[in-house]
Amino acid sequence: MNARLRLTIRDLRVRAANVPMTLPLQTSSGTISIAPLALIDLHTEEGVTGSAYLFCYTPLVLKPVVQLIANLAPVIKGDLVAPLDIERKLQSRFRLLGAKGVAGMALAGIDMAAWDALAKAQGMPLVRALGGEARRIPAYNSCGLGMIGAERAAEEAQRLAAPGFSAIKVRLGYPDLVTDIAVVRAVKRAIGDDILLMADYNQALSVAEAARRIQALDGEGLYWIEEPILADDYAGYAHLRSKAGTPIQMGENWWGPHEMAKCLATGATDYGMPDAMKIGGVTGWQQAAAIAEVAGLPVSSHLFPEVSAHLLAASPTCHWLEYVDWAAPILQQPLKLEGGYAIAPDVAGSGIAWDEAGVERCLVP
Ligand code: SMN
Ligand code: MG
Repeated sequence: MNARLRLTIRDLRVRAANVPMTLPLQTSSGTISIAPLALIDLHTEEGVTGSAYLFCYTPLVLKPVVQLIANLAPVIKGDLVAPLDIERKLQSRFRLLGAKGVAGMALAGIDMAAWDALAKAQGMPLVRALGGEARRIPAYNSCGLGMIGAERAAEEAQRLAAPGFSAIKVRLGYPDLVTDIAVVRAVKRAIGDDILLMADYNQALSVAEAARRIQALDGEGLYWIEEPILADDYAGYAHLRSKAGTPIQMGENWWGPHEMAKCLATGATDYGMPDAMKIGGVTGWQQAAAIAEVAGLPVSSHLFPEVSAHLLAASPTCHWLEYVDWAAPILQQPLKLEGGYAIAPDVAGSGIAWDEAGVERCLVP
């Protein structure tokens, strides 16, 4: 083996940034108007630096995530950049606590930064370091279209589709079914028949209410209905799916490939959408992609479009990339889309490089 490809961890640096979003997102579980991002840099003795960011959902969690990653720096300093070994070591550190939530996020961030460093050291885009090749991934525009009522949603839908997307996603979960249907109809009218529409409930409904609403929405031409009920109620999902005429989508809340496998064993869903962070970084995603392949499950990504463009291209059952522009203000080269398709950039690594002026504007001291 070429000794140059052996990297040793010198340091792990992490910064907190609150990045304003162009379009706030009103979901059934609250509004997000700022992207709280933990920016991770894994420095190596060989001079290669791997970078990754984590989306922390709420500014309340940003500092704890950053602090935990900083606490882990001395634990992995001097170790080889071998993501599988780092994963095993850190998983065992968190065995008693459990490697979900904030701990799982920290591990995934370190994993993604480590993979970025490995790919950079090989002079390859991440997708190629994973054994794949960059290709066009169909992307849906998920930048907005929160719960803003039929009239505003119709107007925003047109704006989101305009750059050439062939699909967009609307958030549902209004107090009554009538409004859900009115919003779907208004958006469909606004975008026409050629653009697909997904709908996301963000876990808002009870099983009984979900059964009622999914049945009522079955004739409305939705491409998928996402997370109608609590994310871990697999029996509930299996029940709904057996009666639904519209494909069910879920998976953004799978904390690791084990949860995914257990979920699929119940027949809970038609489609899966692991989140690069919650599923366990690049290492977790690869395991998830293998599980999906075995199960014949189409996989889409959740958030993290930059790294997901690589991961999906290396996933046998690649489906849709969820496009959000939330990290764009702090990146030198935000992910580019062409005619509604995402393509992993032809640079070494994942393509994540900080725009330091942008970072400076958003840094949380
Ligand atoms: C979502 C993602 C991120 C924050 C809030 C809501 C949503 C999605 O579930 O799938 O885009
Ligand atoms: Mg969702």
